[in-house]
Amino acid sequence: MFEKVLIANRGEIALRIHRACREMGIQTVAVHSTADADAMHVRLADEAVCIGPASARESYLNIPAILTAATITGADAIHPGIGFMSENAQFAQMVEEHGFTFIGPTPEHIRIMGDKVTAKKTVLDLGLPVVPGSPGPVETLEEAIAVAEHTGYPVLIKAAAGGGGKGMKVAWSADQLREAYQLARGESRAAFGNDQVYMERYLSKPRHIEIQLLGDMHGNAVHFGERDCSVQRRHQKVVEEAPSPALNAEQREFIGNLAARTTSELGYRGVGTMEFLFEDGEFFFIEMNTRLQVEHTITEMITGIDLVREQIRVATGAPLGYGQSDIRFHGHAIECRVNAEHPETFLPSPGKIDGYHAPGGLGVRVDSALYDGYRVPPYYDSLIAKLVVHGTTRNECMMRLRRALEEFVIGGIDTSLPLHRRIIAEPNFINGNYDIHWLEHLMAGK
Ligand code: MV4
Repeated sequence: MFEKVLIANRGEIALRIHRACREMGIQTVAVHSTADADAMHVRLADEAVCIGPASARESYLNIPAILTAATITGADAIHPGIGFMSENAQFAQMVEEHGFTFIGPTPEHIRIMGDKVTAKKTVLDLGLPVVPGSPGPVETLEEAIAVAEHTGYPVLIKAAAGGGGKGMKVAWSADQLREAYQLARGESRAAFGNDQVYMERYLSKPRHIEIQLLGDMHGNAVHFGERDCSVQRRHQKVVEEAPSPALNAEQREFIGNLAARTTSELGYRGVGTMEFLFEDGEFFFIEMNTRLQVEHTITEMITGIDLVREQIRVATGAPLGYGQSDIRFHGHAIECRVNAEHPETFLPSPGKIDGYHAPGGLGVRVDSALYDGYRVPPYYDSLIAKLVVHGTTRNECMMRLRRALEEFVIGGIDTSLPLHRRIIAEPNFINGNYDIHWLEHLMAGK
């Protein structure tokens, strides 16, 4: 087992990883920017190293500074957390080349899944259902029109280097496709320095269902069920729940087992998530995330398994030690992502926390690095707390969530707490009847 882990991240996820380490008897090293000198992750870690100024590019994304911090503190391993360096294959490779363990998949797996065209081809060859479309990159407009004629309109043009919706364009006709194709390539080049695009049939009202996976270095892999992440706005998830209210037992078992088998065939190690679109009873793979995800918490609540602990354990080379049938599912969990932002305009709202009270009680978990008097810096992601609630049934979970949202006080700044109170009072959230466009339609008053 590792003796000391460097946590190359900040905020609630740095704290989450610190907690898992402490419970495993592992010492922690926090790294931080000058803007985060007073952050909770710095206070709780055994050691802390300042790695640069406020700008993430010069601190949390500064590879030499992170590797130097690991060297001077004598860390065995580096946990990249979420965002920042977590899906950077070059970083993973450099960590290993410097003699540390990267707590995550191999650089090769990160690379494969980072290129969405390669990812799709790889899983298709292993038997996963994908959205019909181009078999590879679409190099010319003529090819784009030919693909669209074959799959049928509407089509969606996506960036190979993408994910998160950047460079994505819908076309409903050949005329629209001419314009959308050039726009998508231009946006992709601007956003990723890579203008390779591919095409898919556009699904108009899917749900976003993702499967939590874990593999070890010995070819074993299991799934921890699905999460429904359809409640989103501008590609930012807002509320997630597990299990999905849209799946029946047969669909759930089908996609979970298929994703776990594929993970094992990939020889994938570490935690990972396969994302699917689900429409009219069918699943279509779209992407695989090769990191821990923000919403891993709801999976932990329904399985009782500490996913960060498992992630660290498999990174040491330990075998899973259990099989699929050992994983049991209990009840229902919902996560609300609380951001430092205005609940209607969504403008960021950094500043000093004046009055903080987190809810508690049975089945209520708050993952947050906030404290009263803390100053939320303006430089980073606006996620400040995750309210995660568990109940025996979906209804109990929702009633408990409503109660917890009533108790939660975050003073001094604007937060998305009022938005969450509104969402969970909506009839179509309560009856589980929502797709990926539902929240945007609700906000637009449609
Ligand atoms: C799609 C789609 C409809 N049809 N692919 C958005 C980001 C990227 N991860 C994939 N995305 C989508 N791919 C086809 N063929 C609709 C989306 C999409 C979406 C997907 C998941 C969660 C939220 C979304 C919001 C808008 C569009």
